Amino acid sequence: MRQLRTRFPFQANRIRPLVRRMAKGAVLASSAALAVSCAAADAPAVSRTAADQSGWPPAPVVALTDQPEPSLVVDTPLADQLAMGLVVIRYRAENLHIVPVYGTNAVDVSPRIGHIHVTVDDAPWHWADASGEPLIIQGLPRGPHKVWIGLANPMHKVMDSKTVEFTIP
Ligand SMILES: [Cu+2]
Repeated sequence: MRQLRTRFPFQANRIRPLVRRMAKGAVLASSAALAVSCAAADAPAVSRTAADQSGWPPAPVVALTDQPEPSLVVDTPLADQLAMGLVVIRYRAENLHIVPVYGTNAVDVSPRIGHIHVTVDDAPWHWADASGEPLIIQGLPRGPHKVWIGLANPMHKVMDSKTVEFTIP
């Protein structure tokens, strides 16, 4: 699949405020954890068995040293809307948080972040989206279509992709 390099000249301006917010969040989280641990001193002991069982995701407050590969799950267009000519496609990323943060420094953050690229009907171009919201495409002509969605890292390297095909009646 073709990939067009998309330039985001605002990268540095987008990352700095995020880092500041993350630092504030870390301070607040530390304070909250301290408050909880102080309160827990008077509370009965809590069993750790649940947290130790396999199947629990890693705690998001700890940097992940070994992240599973990211993957993309794409649903078929919502039937009722498709019948009216409106294409609504739900998707979700696994092992990746969709956020509008870009650039080389964002590639190695933990948990992993990224966004999607979208191409309709093999167009030679795509658009990028970092909202995480369902795709809404209106105005496609009747007939068969396909939408390709690529899950990209903050440097726009596609790590997984899916194609959904459908027909507008
Ligand atoms: Cu991209």
